[in-house]
Amino acid sequence: MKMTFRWYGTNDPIPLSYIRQIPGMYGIVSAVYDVAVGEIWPVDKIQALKQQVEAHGLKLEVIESVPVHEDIKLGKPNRDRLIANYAQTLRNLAQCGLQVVCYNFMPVFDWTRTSLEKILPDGSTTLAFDATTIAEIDPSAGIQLPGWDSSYQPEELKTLLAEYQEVGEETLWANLTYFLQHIIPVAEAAGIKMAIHPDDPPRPIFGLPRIVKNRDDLARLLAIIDSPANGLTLCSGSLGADCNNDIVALVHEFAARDRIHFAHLRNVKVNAAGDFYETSHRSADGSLDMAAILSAYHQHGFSGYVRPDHGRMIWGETGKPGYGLFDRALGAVYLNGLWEGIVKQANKTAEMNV
Ligand code: DNO
Repeated sequence: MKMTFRWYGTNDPIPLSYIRQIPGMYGIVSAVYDVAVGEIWPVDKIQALKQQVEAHGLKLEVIESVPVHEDIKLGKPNRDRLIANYAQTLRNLAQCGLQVVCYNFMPVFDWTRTSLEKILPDGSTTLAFDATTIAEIDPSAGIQLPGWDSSYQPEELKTLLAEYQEVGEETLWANLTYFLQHIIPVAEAAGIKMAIHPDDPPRPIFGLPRIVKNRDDLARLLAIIDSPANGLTLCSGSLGADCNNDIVALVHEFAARDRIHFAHLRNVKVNAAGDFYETSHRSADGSLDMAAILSAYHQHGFSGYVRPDHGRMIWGETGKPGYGLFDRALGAVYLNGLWEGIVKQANKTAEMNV
């Protein structure tokens, strides 16, 4: 597996020179942030980002994300222009040597939490989701959520939510299908692997449809076009926020089919009511067995990209919620350590069996 780290470009308070010092770090996952959603990412901007990353001895092979314009998700008439732009962005990325593009198809909100600073017993802070708090929000009265406060103007959000009133799950599937039918052939020809990120959390919120939530949704998505270019970002923490999702089983199923192009490794502590908070990556701290998850990847000869996902804020660090340096660095080292153990154990077993 190739260990990577998400970096938000020059506005990220964490310098690339620090990321490089994390043991076992292969590359950076990033994006071009100064092009409006729906417009084409020019080659020179992609090249500049790549050179910046490579100047620090790191690779840039994965993009997270090329965002999908809401009008594509809504199936509006101007989607053809937006999809053509998306396709050109993919060609430009391929020209610069990019391999994997992560994206999502969540209406309006990407990851959603009710607190960005839940205090854990050890004094660290983390992102948390309280199902009752979310259920009590009346979207028509406006939604104020930490992390999203400044993303939309209240009127803009109202209009967008109203537009989605007409879009149920099946319409959203149809719009995703339309998008993939146009994009996957382009990705395939260019040598790019598309990797959809599941819904976070994996359930409908505020009456908005969410369609990438569980095993059946992932299988349905892959069946739309059976191509290696149509793949997954398997996010353990997003899917793991529903305790009915068996992450180890998902890895076995989809890694065996070689459709996991990017693995987000995050641990969460969940309860049956659907509340959860993000923990350190260590298995004992959360509900997910990270060793079992990595073993499953290893059994299928996984050599793709992974990244430690969100981290807590520790050691007094402040910054972008979920995206501090310290806890994610600990996560990367922990995951690399697990992987080394798994690889060595497997090699030893193989030798004994010769
Ligand atoms: C959360 C991330 C997501 C992810 C997008 C991919 O921190 O995992 O925001 O980047 O959903 O499109």
